[in-house]
Amino acid sequence: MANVDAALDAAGLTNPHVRDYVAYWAEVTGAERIEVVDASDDARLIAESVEAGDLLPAGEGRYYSRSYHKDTARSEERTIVATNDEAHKGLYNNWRPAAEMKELLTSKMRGQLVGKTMYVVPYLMAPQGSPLERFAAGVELTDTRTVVLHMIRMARVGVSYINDLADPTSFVKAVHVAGDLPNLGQGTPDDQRYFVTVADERTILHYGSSYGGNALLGKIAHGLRQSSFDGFASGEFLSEQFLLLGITDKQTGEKYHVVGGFPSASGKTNLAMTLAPDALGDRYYVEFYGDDIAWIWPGEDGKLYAFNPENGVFGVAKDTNEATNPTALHSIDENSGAIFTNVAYNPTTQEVWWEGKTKNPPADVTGWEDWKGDKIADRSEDEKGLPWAHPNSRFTVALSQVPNVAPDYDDAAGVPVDAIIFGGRTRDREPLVRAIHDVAEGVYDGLTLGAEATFAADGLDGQLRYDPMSMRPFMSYAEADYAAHWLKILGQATEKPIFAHVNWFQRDAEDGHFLWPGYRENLRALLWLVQLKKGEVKGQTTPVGIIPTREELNLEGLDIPEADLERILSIDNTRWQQEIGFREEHLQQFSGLPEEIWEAHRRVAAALEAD
Ligand code: GTP
Ligand code: SPV
Ligand code: MN
Repeated sequence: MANVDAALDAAGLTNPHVRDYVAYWAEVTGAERIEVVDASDDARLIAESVEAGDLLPAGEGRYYSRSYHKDTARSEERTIVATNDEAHKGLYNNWRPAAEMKELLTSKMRGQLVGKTMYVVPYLMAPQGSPLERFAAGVELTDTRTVVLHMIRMARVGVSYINDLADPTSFVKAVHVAGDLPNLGQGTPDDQRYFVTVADERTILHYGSSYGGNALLGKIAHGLRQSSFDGFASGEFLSEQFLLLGITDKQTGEKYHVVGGFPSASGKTNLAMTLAPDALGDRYYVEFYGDDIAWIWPGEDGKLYAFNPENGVFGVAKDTNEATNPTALHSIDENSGAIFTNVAYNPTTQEVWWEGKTKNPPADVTGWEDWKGDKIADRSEDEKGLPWAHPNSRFTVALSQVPNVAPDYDDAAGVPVDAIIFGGRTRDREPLVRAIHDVAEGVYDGLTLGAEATFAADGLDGQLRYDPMSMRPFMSYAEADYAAHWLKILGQATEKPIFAHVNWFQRDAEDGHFLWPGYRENLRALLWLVQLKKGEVKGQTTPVGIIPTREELNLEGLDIPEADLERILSIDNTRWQQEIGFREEHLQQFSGLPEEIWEAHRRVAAALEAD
């Protein structure tokens, strides 16, 4: 058994409540050694990981790792929100009683670290000194060194973040045990994995994974699930799966900040890193603040403010290339400290590759291994079509490495929010952009956000998998209360942001091509929105919001067929009326939904009928 006190003393960890917490879990897990982590330990931990083979070099100052092949994404079915009050049970949060889950997880974790090291990772999910700092501190205990390395990139890590808390008890207890990954029955009826947030006790207990949001507990478990609960319980803020970006108009010197909710793998990282399209010259500059999470609160001046609680990017690799996202590619240059997970790897040349990095995979397959470590050269005829990289393969890199990161990204004051946008993958119906001035209609639009069902079994044709505000997998309390909390926070702002719904993913019904070029060109839709907010353009009013006229949208340098433009800048009334029926069923599942939301729904439905 580890000598906990000696390890904590040596690291200067003085917060007595944190010390008790570490001692308790050292006892439960039977950890042999305790190691308190600081961000400055990165180089040493990297060297140890390379030595042990958990990380492989991917060129100078970059690394490659593979996760267990049945452990490659978040598992929504195994994710649970537990509290002591059944009123928190919602449609999506897999609510369970707190006592039951704590007992179960404690039994799963018991004795799991015998002979192993327990890393103690104190972290902060906020710029230091922010008005929401008391919700941001946490201490992750983990048995996995690569998880520590990811946490160092994704969060601010060090004992200073938890030693001097104004309330020394105000830290999240986040316990992670990977477990015996090959023997956890992933995806079978005997699945052993549990990813539990005991929200009203600010305790996170994750067992059975070492990947992404399942294991980096500062990120999603604390940064979204726990914090959205805290925001609701305190009545003070929203925590959302949102990107945050700034647009500077160099000609006028004005700067606008946009937050946006898009479901997982629907383009947040890409939009936040977008550079202005070449065709628009260098008039506009997009600054990156965050690509996955924003905390939003009403400031004393009546504006809404936001910051990104994270310190890094855990971005989807697929289709990242010089044309789609040069910013992302440059943020993972040599010596960026980037860690690639589950992409393809060539141990001889130390190169990495993923689908869409280049049009075709490397022609000479010698040395190349797929994400599982199998040699590409050994593939049978049947296997030749399989992807080299896992579709959810990712790169992890600190925000400071992102070339267009905003100079004030770490500013405790946050930035004022001018616009709130929602967007999903929708192959028809949703135009390029539709703006909404009314707050209740904007919140209603977020609640009815969805993305296409990906498998036939997921839904009826044309019916979305609804994902309110892109928070479906991260919802921590009942949806009706969530809607009311949104209205309350937005109600406190005297300077309201404009809302908008965007869609980069409309497709041709025949050949399936994307009607809009997407990626860097998406900025054009945002520029129109900013102009609308400033009153410089009027747009055309439709029953579902204001959409740009052809003349207002800057299409310079684009070559979009007339028929495609017509589709993305118009409203298909019949299709929308069908959608209203689906929405009605969707919203009816949330008992006690605020009347303002129903009124917004009825207004939109009536406008469509009258149109
Ligand atoms: P999470 O990290 O899972 O929350 O995802 P995300 O919302 O940040 O998604 P991301 O930006 O990583 O994009 C996911 C996938 O969508 C990538 O493969 C992108 O290449 C693709 N994508 C992003 N933006 C666009 C776009 O404008 N058009 C098209 N066609 N594809 C896009
Ligand atoms: C997502 O799935 O939306 C992510 C990746 O951002 S993870 O951190 O694994 O949840
Ligand atoms: Mn995400």
